[in-house]
Amino acid sequence: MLQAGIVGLPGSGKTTLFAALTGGHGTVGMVPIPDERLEPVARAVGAAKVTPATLQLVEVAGTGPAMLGNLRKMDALLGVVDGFSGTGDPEADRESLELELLVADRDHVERRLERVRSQAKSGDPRLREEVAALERGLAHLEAGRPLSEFAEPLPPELEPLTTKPLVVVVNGAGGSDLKLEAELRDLDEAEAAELREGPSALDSVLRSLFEAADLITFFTAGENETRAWTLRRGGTALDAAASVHTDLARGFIRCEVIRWNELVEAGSHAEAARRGQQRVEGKTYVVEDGDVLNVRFSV
Ligand SMILES: Nc1nc2c(ncn2[C@@H]2O[C@H](COP(=O)(O)OP(=O)(O)O)[C@@H](O)[C@H]2O)c(=O)[nH]1
Ligand SMILES: [Mg+2]
Repeated sequence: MLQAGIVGLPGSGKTTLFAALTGGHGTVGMVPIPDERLEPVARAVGAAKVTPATLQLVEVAGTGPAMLGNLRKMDALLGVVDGFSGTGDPEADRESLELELLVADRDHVERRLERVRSQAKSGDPRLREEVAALERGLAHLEAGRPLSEFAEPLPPELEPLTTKPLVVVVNGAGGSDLKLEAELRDLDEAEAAELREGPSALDSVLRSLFEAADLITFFTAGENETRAWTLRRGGTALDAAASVHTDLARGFIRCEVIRWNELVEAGSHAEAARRGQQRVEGKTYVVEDGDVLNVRFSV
């Protein structure tokens, strides 16, 4: 499941964005990801239940290294800048936000460096290498550059914020009107579309996030449940199976693949198979956006 953290300066509209997307007021919430292919796929197989892919959203109530440190496990960051008050400067705020992320990483690398340096006194060559890499990473950050531009490998558990995809939403009438979207949430779709005079700004926010995080969607199309899932681009059939259920990955035998539109046109799995549109693939098959997968497995 995709996890994204909301970041922004105080008063930029983080809580408003969280409410618009989740309908809730907590700090962690779920957001269904709209996909216009899901309904037709579900209809083709006569699914009793249709389940969209979901995004888990986390809001942190401020900036500063300690707050932002809660977002190290996120796949992507959703930045909000004030474009509604008339007193903010969206471009300058965006830069401030990027600087906050950089400072949080500097703090984090510094702390790790201190710890590994003292461990490296034992003489372990791997730890001494890590010390050297962290020192170079720290110098890079201190020069004001994000770790996305740092060419060397860093320990994976470091999870720097400045390597995460960042989508910035300009909150206001000229960009995405989050306050309006939060208010329209409880209306039905037709009424909301009339009031906002167009499609929801949130859809394009979610789409940008999806693209920035380099994700694709695949489907499982059963009669009981048809469902959309997210997968990192380049992921294999085995990765896809694992995201559905660990049993599917553990007992993976093979995977039947149909393109979503061919399934819709054929009207059923059986007819698509009869037309020769169903392929059989193995664990290493690289899943494509819009694939409908049926994993055969044994437990
Ligand atoms: N006019 C207007 N006010 C907004 C908009 N977004 C947020 N606000 C208001 O700005 C204030 C701060 O918003 P909030 O979401 O709490 O910001 P946070 O501190 O980043 O969580 C609240 O009073 C919101 O009602 C907007 O798009 N337009
Ligand atoms: Mg808030």
